[in-house]
Amino acid sequence: MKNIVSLLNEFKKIGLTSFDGVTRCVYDENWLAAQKKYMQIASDYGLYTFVDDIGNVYATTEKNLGQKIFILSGSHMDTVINGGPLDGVYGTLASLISIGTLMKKFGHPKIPLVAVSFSEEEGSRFNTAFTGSRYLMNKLEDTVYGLRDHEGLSFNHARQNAVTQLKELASELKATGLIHAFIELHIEQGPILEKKRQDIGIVTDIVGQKKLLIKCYGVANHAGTTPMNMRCDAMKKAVTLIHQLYAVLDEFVALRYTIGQIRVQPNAANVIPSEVDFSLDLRHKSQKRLDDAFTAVKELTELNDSILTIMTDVNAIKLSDQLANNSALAAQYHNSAYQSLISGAGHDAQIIAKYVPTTMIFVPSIKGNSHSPSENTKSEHLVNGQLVLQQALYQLAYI
Ligand code: HGY
Ligand code: MN
Ligand code: MN
Repeated sequence: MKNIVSLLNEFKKIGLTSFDGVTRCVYDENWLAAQKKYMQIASDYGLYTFVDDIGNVYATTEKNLGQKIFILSGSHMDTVINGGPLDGVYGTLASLISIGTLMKKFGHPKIPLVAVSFSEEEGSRFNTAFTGSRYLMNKLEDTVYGLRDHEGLSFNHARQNAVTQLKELASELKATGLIHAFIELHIEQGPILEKKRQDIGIVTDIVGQKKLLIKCYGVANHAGTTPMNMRCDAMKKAVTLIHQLYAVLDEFVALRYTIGQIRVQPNAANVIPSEVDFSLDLRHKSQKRLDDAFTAVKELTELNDSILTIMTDVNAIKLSDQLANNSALAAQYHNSAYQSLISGAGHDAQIIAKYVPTTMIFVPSIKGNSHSPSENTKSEHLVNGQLVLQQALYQLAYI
């Protein structure tokens, strides 16, 4: 069987962009090809594959999970636009390899093991995130199915088309049992582990995250004939508001905020904008500080007669100490230098951790880069991370 590094090189080609990045948006043809390849690798390991209605793909040691409790490990298969080759897919493939290898070496575990390739975490295509893990936790609101991508295609239409094709290859997930524990292996996507020369990071907390959409309205009109004092310019409103947001949010210590997306209607050089909407991504390890920052944003948007919509809202969360200790034992077993840390990135683990004992294991990111083609991790760290995950799962499921 191929090791994690060669598999990652193969998956990088699925959605490779002309800028040497990777774009796999949920339900698009690259995403479908990647999920199908995942299923093929699962059956090569002799695992049983299942699909659920949102497009999460599972590979298990049991033909029929039924009501059994099980240990889940995995991550997401989608990427950001022109993202890196590791975010999500590293943990997705590493859990598959780990569970497939444990099954081959030791047979059926005492507690069934399930690898999962979550359908979507990034929110790159439809304006909402974590849909795969939220669906699994039965916390996906119905309004998601009506969301449309920038070509106007609905989430539900894209989902039905893609999931039907996956279901032809695998049966319906029958797992109504309880998830005993969830482990997600992921690249750190930050500079800490590399700087501290650690091989492994054991995540204690994940920051809270609010992804907002703010819309400013104006009146489209001619750029040449409309006098400046007769304009209702949506861009001027947006720039004024953005300037105020930067000034106010800079006052919140340890808050990370990003305006990463801006859209103009009708987006023509000689037309006064009628609408400008922009994203605002707020993150903080303290839920209270995150909520305070959100209150400040709300006040400013009201003062600037703009419309604020919450697209994603996930709380800061503490992960399981017990599972963290299990990961530490696995890191020691593999003579890995390790430390605890907080995750500044959002993960499926923070959705699941609200309901299930959950832990995350990180490997270092070179120069801390992520969400871009320069995202990279040393091969020895990728291999070691997969072995530590495999040991952590062995300790939970076989001993
Ligand atoms: O945005 C995040 O932190 C994650 O990569 N979705
Ligand atoms: Mn990401
Ligand atoms: Mn990720």
